[in-house]
Amino acid sequence: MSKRVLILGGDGFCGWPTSLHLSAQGHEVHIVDNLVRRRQDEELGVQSLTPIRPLSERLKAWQEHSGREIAFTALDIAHDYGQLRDLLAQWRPEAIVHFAEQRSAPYSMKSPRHKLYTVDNNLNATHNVLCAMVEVGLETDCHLVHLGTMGVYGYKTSRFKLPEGYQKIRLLSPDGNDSVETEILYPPDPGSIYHMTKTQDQLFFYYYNKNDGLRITDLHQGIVWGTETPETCCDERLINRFDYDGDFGTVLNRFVMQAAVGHPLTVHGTGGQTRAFIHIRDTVRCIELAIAHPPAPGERVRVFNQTTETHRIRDLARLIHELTGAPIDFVDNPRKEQDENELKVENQGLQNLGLAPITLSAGLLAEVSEVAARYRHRCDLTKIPARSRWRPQTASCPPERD
Ligand code: NAD
Ligand code: USQ
Repeated sequence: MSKRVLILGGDGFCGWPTSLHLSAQGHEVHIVDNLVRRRQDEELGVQSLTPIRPLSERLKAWQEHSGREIAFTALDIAHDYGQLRDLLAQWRPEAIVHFAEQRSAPYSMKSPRHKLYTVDNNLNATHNVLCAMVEVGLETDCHLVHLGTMGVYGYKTSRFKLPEGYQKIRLLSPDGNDSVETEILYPPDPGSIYHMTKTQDQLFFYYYNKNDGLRITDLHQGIVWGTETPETCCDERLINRFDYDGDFGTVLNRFVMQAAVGHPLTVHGTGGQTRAFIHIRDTVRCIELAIAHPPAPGERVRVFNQTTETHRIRDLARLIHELTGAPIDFVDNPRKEQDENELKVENQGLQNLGLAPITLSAGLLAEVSEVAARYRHRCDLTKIPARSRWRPQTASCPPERD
């Protein structure tokens, strides 16, 4: 069923292919973005490996290609509350997909200014959306789909699979003689200022759902890899961004691109960190599924783990090494994180709605490698190292706690 879908952050890495996919599915799509991500590239002196076009050109190309129109409003949702509220009141979306946050952990740790910016932007963005939905009476007619992160759970080895959002617990009375079983949000354990903002988003959702009955799905997404979807690769003007720099580049895309430009693969520490992953084509499909299945009025916040597989970082590096011959460099880890962890994740929710997961395959890696090779002349090798440190190099750094 076609819906009016507002995409906050629709010019970004996940937002752009999602906007195209939903438009191709017949939804009426309206993008809101303040284009801050493009300004962050300027601030960092780096560009997407792929030559992304100005948003106006992207939208024109999509119209020419598909005959479908995507509307656009330039707006800072963290600071232009009145404009956001008026847009919701006038356009009355049936679904809002919220991507519009500062999403890089290293960027959030670069300096006090970057910490303050990330907290200010992300918390105000999320709260403004929720507050405006209530002010204009979108409690039951609209469904908010938020892009959260697997990082809210922390990356501690656990005997059990990480649940989808909620954990059954037994609360003990202070004297220990009585207990009661209940369910709570899984205890948050952020690993960066960025991840911390996502754990706080969860509390906003909990409150607005409880108090105002807002219908919300929070998608705890793993690390996205890949770059193209069927819609972005049908015209070069629609190409998606490919971040490779030390702040915004994510690990698997970085390894593929490093191999393409002849740079050693930058494994942090021992590479024993295990993380959750999802291909960009599954990201857009998951959002389509979430929109098609809103929580019922009165239902609590629905949480799905939007991830299809887990991998240890050094295994990914070995895989890319075997495929390409690129050497592996075990570099000093600029982050404060556990060197080694196991990770088991419950992820049936989206599959029950119809997701058929795409998992890591040589074919898909070859596709990403092909994109990286095509644009390798655009790479600035000096931007590859991850220089943002979780603690100043001089500070004594206590080990990560179990
Ligand atoms: P991105 O930085 O490429 O896109 C975010 C978009 O939001 C950008 O276009 C930016 O200009 C816009 N934006 C940011 N603040 C805004 C504001 N105040 N007002 C209006 N627009 C604003 O990020 P992405 O990789 O597309 O990630 C999107 C979402 O998905 C993020 O919330 C992120 O936390 C989440 N996520 C991403 C990944 C990943 O691997 N990329 C993994 C898990 C979760
Ligand atoms: N890493 C390397 N080498 C590199 C880059 C990263 O070994 O060159 C390691 C990091 O130390 C870390 C792991 O790879 O242990 C993942 O790093 P990443 O930069 O790929 O991902 P992360 O910082 O966790 O953030 C990304 C997105 C973020 C999203 C998150 C999902 O930028 O928006 O929320 O993935 S998750 O990791 O599940 O929290």
